[in-house]
Amino acid sequence: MKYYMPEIECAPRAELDALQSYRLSKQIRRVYENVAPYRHKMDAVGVKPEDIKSVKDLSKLPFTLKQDLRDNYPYGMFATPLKDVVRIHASSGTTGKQTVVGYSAKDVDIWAECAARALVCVGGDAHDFVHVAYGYGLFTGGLGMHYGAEKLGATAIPASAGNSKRQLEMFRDFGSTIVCMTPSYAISLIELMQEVGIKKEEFKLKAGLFGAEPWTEEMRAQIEEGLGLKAYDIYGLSEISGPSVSTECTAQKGMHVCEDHFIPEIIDPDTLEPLPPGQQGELVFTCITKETFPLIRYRTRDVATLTYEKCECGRTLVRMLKPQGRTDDMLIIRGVNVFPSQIESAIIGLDNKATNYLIEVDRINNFDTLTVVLEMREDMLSDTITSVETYKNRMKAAIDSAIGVGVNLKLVEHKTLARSMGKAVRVVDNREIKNKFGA
Ligand code: DLL
Repeated sequence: MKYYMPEIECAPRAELDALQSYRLSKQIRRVYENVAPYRHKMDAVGVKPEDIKSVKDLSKLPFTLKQDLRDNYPYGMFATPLKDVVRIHASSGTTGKQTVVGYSAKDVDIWAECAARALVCVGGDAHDFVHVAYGYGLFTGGLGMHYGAEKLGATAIPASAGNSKRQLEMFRDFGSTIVCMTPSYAISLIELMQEVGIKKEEFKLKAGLFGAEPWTEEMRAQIEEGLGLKAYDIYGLSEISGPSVSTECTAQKGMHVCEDHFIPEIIDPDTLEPLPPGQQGELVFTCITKETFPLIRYRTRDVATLTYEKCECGRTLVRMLKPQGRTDDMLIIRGVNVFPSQIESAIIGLDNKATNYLIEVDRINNFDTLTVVLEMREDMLSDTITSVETYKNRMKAAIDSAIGVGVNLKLVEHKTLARSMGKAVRVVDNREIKNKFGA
């Protein structure tokens, strides 16, 4: 199988180190010569390309931040002439200016190879029908997985997101075997299946690659049951390339990073010092083969853990465990640090069932308020008022104790909250709007 590469994916650590060291030193020379912002940053700390000989020297290099990308918007950090750029993608830009990323023909090819490897990792081959329901466009999800499917020689179904009933009909009629979409969209399709009377037995789905947003083991169980497939996690970010920077294998115990192209590190976000394997911290990536947009020590803001233990599947590529939120999604409520992921865990932890929710933050008379709007599940419709009230009290107590702040809990009817077709929006912070425009 062309896109299972044991000589890389199962290589001894010393061989991977040697490959990464060679590619890293070459890459640093290139960016120093071709990208002024990198040259200035390295000069500022007195590091020259010849100081970077191996992966052990990585920590000598300065970090790259999202702000650097904004400061050099749109093309100031490209390392190739614009005539060699064959593709542009961009981040959604919900906060601040959007960031633009570029790819040379070789970059697109390597990205497609990583996406093909991701499909193989979950049992895919040329016989598969790969239904891509990530959005196509500036978002990397759709085109990223599409090129991967074609590279593998599988059949790509470019469904894109939206038109949900049609998605289900396509699963059934086109014989999709592997599906790629956000986990929250998968949950909303499962709800729709009951409504339109389409059953999972009508599908040939065997695996799904779900990513682009955090999701839990409880959601995995719900998706596997609802769609009748094995659900795998896939991670990526536009700045580094897109989906398939890392992907879970059939062992479902963390995502293997394509280390022949990206070197991951975990750092302490406060001291900025690298942390040893197994410790949780901020994930940082260095691109060692990218031509056009080779980010060096890019701080992703994602909180994750790396494990170098050999995997049951035989791959030696380092695994990253499910990202546990982002360092920049922390909410400060009356001085207390609150992570949305703590609230989600408390909600799901109460009875191990995924539920739709929205966190609303506001400031009323200089007092921060946090309201969790929680949708009642369909199976609760027949519950008595007393049992709903008991559930509400238990849920509020669970959330309060998880975050150490008292919340307002608002139960709303099933299907009141908007369903997502891409990344789910879970937090609305009205304080930001008030700060910007005045209350
Ligand atoms: O979300 C690329 C992608 C598309 C990945 C499809 C997987 C599947 P961005 O829009 O730039 O790129 O967003 C990147 O999304 O820094 C994480 O915070 C989050 N993220 C991506 N995958 C996962 C995942 C794409 N599997 C940002 N688990 C990243 C948790 C994820 N968070």
